[in-house]
Amino acid sequence: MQLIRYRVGGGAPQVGVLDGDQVRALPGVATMAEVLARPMTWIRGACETVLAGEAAGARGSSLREISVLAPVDGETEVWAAGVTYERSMHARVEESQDSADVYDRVYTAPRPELFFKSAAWRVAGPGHRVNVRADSQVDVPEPELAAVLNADGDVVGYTICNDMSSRSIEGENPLYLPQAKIYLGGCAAGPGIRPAWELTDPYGLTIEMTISRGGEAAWTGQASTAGLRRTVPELASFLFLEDEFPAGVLLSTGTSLVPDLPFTLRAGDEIRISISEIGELVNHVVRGKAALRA
Ligand code: DO4
Ligand code: MG
Repeated sequence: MQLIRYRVGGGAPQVGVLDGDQVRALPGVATMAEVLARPMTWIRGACETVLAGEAAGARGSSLREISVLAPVDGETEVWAAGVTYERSMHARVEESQDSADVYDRVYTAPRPELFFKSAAWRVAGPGHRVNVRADSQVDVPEPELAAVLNADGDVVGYTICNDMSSRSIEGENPLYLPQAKIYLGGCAAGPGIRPAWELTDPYGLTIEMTISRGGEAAWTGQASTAGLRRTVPELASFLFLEDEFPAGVLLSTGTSLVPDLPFTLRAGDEIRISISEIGELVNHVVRGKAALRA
């Protein structure tokens, strides 16, 4: 099952439990931020109540009748970890020349790299457009396993995050990281949240990404979360050390797939990311924020 945000027709966004092809609204909450404000026992209990209702024949909506939205809303933030896989460290050393050693050092340091990635309102959901900055020359999607944490810092579940990144802007100077990473259309997440009580081993998942151009695969790659150098509780403990997240937080764990240079995304590309036991996130690329709104 998955916890999802969705809309039926032109109705207001709702939060529900998707089981097979059927989604049923979670009682007592209107937003995912409200869910993530609650303790784990409440969240699990509410999901189980919905599933028990399903077993008793309560009617739901089928996937065909709904649009699935990004699984975050309200005050929930998206944060991301960096250089948590060897591949990310090598790719960044290659692109950054003068400041290459910062990536080497953070890969092995006790303190992880954690950065603010997005406010919930800026996160693109399944099927929505993502953006490459018009002032950037080299851009890639970063397909990442993301842990969804509640206000207590407990792992509620897992989803997919695409940490869109400008390699040319970050490569010019690592202090440009926020501009390389935080901009309109620069983050996508979804489709839903696979609960941690069902997905108990996040370190054996297969991540696959295909970038299609004109109907053909322009880049394809596969990796395993077994290569993650840090654990999810380790990343979460640093994030919560001196901060709090009353509406929960989506913590993306870093990328293990980086296309070799000179590959860059182009407008019109389709990005298809799948993670085993979680699902698939598909987004389409535009260039420049004006094209996002068109
Ligand atoms: O160090 C810069 C960001 C790294 C990152 O986003 C990643 O490794 O996924
Ligand atoms: Mg990343």
